[in-house]
Amino acid sequence: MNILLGHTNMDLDCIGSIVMARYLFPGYVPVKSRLIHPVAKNLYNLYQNHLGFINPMDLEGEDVEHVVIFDTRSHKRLREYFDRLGEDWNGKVDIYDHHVNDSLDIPGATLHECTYGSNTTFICEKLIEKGIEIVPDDATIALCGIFADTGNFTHQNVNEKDFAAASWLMKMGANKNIAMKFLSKLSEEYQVTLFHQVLNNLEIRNIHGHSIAIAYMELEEQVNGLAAVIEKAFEIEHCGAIFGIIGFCDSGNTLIIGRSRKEKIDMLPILGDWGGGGHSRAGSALLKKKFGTQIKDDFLKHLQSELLPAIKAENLMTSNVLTINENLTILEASIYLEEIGHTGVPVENDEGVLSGMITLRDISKARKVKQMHSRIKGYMTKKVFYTEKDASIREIEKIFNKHHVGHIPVLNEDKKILGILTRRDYLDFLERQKQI
Ligand SMILES: [Mn+2]
Repeated sequence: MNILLGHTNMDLDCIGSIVMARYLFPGYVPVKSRLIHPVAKNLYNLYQNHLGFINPMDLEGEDVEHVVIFDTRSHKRLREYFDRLGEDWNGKVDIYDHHVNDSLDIPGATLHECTYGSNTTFICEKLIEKGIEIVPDDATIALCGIFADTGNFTHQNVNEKDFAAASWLMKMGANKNIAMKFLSKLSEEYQVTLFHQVLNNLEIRNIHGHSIAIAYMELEEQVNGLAAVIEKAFEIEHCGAIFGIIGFCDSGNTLIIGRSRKEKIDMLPILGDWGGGGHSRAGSALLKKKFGTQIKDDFLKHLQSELLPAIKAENLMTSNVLTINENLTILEASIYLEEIGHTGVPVENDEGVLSGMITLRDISKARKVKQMHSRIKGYMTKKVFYTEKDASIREIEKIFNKHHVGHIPVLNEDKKILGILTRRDYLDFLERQKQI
């Protein structure tokens, strides 16, 4: 017997990968996890006859030759299957996985890896290469996997291959409407109630320039699907990271669920120190027999010491800014701009304090009314949007979004110019973020 496996607590990407793999490995038997992730439950229930998964316990006594694993490379996420195969089992193992940062700890396994947002994409790619066609139900299931792991194509990890695979699945007859039905994160009514509770409890803290959302709650007992609730709140909060700290009255345990959008807020060390784990952008920690608001205070202190300072205006600005004195003439400004090849420069008074901006537009206004010998200060733009060196990306972003400016002077406490930040600097920063 040859089998197809995914990680324990099987999710949509895992099911999608296995469903696609049945075409790649005809005759191989898919095995389900004892645990199905809450987001995948409805899909699994509806399609279970079509899927034909067997249970891990059915493996007992079977002579398994080849095991093909999807969406994980970590032994601890496969224990429920390997336990059934027995300690001395030493058949052939192949792994198809997109968790490139995880370490492989299955001896003798052959690893096939990719960096795509969804592991299902990886298997679709193989089918496309081989020219294999699939039935519409399977295409719909696979599409769910891609939607789920790419956050509907909005997560950082999305790759062009994910789009290509989705496009191919649509061609194979995937039903987008059915897929969307399975993707609604908050499928249960109590989750919607909790979601409102999270929003009501949400505090936004500024920690070393990062804006961090924290929701502390106490529930009667632990329920499924809390991570989905926190993720939903994170979708609508424009902050660097979110932490849900949820205490359970019955067990006296507390669960911390964290999600991050920034490289500098890495969940692994933050939650790892508290006995948790996950990925750098998503993690959780279960604190056994710890309960109460003190945990929130301790956790905030922990964040203070753990987080690296956020990028600030001074890290992005160009220093050694060229400026011009407000008492020079428009003609001089025009010649100067031509010389330095800029479309505008900050203007200073005699004390070196920022007093305005002069641009080619201002100069052409003066030229029209033949005022080239007037002083710059009569024609410059006096209302300048500036920022301080410690300003966060959020503050800079706000200026660019709200006001029609291309340059933001960065000033020190005495309003003297330290540097200048252009829209290009900001876009380049966003571009770099994307590559991480
Ligand atoms: Mn996955």
